[in-house]
Amino acid sequence: MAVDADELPRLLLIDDDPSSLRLAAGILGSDYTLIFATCGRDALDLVAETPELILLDYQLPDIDGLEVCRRFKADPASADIPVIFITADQDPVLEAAGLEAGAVDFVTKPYSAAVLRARVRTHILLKRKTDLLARLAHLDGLTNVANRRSFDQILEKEWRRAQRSGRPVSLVMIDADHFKDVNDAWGHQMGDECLRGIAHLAASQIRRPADLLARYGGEEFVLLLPETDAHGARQLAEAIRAGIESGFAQPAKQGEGPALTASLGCATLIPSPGDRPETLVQLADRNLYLAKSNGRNRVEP
Ligand code: GH3
Ligand code: MG
Ligand code: MG
Ligand code: MG
Repeated sequence: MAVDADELPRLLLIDDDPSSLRLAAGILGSDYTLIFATCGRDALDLVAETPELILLDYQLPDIDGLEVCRRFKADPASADIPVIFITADQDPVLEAAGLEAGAVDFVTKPYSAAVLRARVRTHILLKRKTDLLARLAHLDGLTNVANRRSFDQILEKEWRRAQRSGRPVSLVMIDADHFKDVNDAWGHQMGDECLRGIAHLAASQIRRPADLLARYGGEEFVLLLPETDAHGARQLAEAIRAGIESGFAQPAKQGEGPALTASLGCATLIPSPGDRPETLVQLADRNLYLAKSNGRNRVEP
């Protein structure tokens, strides 16, 4: 596998038989960093070292391998790590039980070194591709910030959290001013660069890990700010507005691109149990409209 030697993927090998562990280590040791567990309890502890894949023996002295697998799958921290079972006998009933418990594959002892290597490698590559797809599904292709789908999901989640906590949640809508004219005068490629610039500038103003910047659509972005009151939201919005006006979202050197400005609408609510998150979006949208009609390049309220 093409990775740096000091960044070999980690494997967790779980087997109570030292000679089995030695055998697997001889086959996999040069391509992976190996973590060893000789009983179920150790395995459940060592999974915290976030291996990329787990090789699991059926028969363990303390906790049954099937049960260990079920516990991995029940814990969100380890649920997505692929598990390959290693078994001494070819028993279709056992095999089915392993797959039922969440394992992705099976290797029967005695195994060939080439087959073990190939299965491990295949499942790690598959897992990486799945992770990549999951990430891409939530990102906007042009600006690399969260996309609309991601925003909708996180808004729902944060809204429910705010309903439980009784804390405010704020939303800022950012809309580039006269962006149609920017495209007309400078071309769509420059327009795209400006959108990247605005996303970059807005992202650089975010302070808290829970704050989310997303591309809402076209030339519009949203900032979701959990546990942020109206004053905090307005301050952030104003910093972004000022940054864009000062040219910090400019893709090219100062003076070589369009003079960008943006209008921003803020909204802050403490949601009651029956309220829907769309209310927050509508409020921010209304204030954005106000910012436009009051002259653009401004924050409302
Ligand atoms: P206003 O100040 O009222 O917001 O005017 P505006 O021209 O920005 O608003 P309008 O909604 O009329 O036009 C939005 C423009 O944004 C038109 C569209 O071509 C442009 N736009 C939307 N998405 C993209 C994109 O991905 N790339 C580029 N280059 N332009 C985009
Ligand atoms: Mg065993
Ligand atoms: Mg717009
Ligand atoms: Mg616009």
